[in-house]
Amino acid sequence: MAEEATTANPVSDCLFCKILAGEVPATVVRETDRTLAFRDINPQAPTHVLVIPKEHHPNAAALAAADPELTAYLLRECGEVARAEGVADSGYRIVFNTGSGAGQTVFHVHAHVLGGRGFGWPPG
Ligand code: DGP
Repeated sequence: MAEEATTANPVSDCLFCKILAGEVPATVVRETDRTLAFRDINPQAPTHVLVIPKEHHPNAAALAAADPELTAYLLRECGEVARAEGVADSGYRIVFNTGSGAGQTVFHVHAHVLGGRGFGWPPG
């Protein structure tokens, strides 16, 4: 884990802040000064990458309210990950589970970038 991954406002009990700090290992696929992308530990598709901002925000709505520019940057990074993973042309899904009722389990905003298989609608 690169040292520069360290989040600017870490939350002590946040798993993804610990990944950013190098305290929990992760398979990093892409890193910028503002975001980190790493493979999901429990992949739901051949490509399943989580893209997170280095700043801690609890969910997508909170991030969008606090920093719209970083929100757009995060989405752009999802596209870069999809291209790097070779799933951009076949189609991919970006998912932000927001709130425990929607299945969010880690409360540091993260985009799931899923690809490499077909997807149904409505989602499960
Ligand atoms: P969500 O349910 O939307 O909050 O997604 C959280 C995701 O985080 C879930 O798909 C599994 C993944 N995850 C949980 N713990 C770890 C971990 O320690 N490392 C990695 N790489 N992913 C994790």
